[in-house]
Amino acid sequence: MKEDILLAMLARSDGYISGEDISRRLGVSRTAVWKYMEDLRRAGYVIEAVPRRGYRLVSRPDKLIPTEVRAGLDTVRLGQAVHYYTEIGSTNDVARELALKGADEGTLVVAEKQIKGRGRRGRHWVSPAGTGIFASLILRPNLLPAHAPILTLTAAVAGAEAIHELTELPVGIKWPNDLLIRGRKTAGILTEMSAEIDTIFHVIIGVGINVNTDSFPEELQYVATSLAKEVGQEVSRQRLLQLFLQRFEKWYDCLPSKRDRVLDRWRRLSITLGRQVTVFSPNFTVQGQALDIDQEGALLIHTTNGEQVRILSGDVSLR
Ligand code: BT5
Repeated sequence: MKEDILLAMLARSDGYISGEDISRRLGVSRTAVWKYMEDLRRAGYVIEAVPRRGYRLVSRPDKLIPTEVRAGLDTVRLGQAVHYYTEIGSTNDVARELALKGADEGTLVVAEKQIKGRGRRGRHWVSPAGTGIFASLILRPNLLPAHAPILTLTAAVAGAEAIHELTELPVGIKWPNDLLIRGRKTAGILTEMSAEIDTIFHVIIGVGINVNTDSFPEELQYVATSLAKEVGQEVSRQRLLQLFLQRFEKWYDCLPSKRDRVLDRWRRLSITLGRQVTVFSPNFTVQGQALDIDQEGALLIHTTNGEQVRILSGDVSLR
């Protein structure tokens, strides 16, 4: 908390702010101020200290530490509590544990690196240190479990909008959870739920975005990309995460009564609808034209043999 205030003061003053001034305004000793400064430096802030003039903030790290995520974050719930890890197995696992212990809705878990980053059905999500956004949100939505897939679509809309706003890149959504730029995957969403037949206890929305990733393992080289690769320069992970949280909260607040707005926005950002696709579902494969999504977020396919099929989960290959 003290660090938050201190940073706000440093960020606001054009020049130097004296140690004495800080200690008076924070109501702490000069030694305590010095200690907070050291903590900030350890976290990657560059703070200049000049005798008789005071302290000056020279640069901030692009780390997803709670202070940085919250500074200027315009949300009511999402991301107001942040749990930060430099290295973790999977942020979704930590978020789940926190949810079971009663953490507030909107609690965010972020990591600089994941050792066991997960995709759907146990697939691996490549999560190298300091390059991407690896984050999970705890939600306690007022939805029936059968309607939970719309949360994945909502997160995809928020992710696409945030990326577009920051980079102006042409980002599209491939049903249900992929964000693609020029045909390559740049982000994915993993939605996990704890529910009974008619009640959701919590939902964890995990989002992975390749932001400044400069190289991928061989098998992903031609199918994955990062924002930095596409835009030709580094992109602020902190700003992107904030935009994502703001957009997500806005669309999430439309649920359940104004769900049509979310679905319409998804349709406009989709690169799946209208296309010839092959869908690989856990139990079957379908080929045909992607017609639409329904109220629950399922994909409707007009198959090559003339049937209409409704698909709740699967992987789409665009042809
Ligand atoms: C996803 O799964 O796209 C969901 C990814 C969710 C990751 C986030 S990170 C924070 C949170 N914590 C977690 O542990 N997970 C979430 P799926 O649609 O199943 O896609 C997985 C496939 O994408 C893999 O099998 C690879 O082919 C490919 N892939 C893996 N890492 C990638 C990366 N960094 N960029 C692009 N593609 C990747």
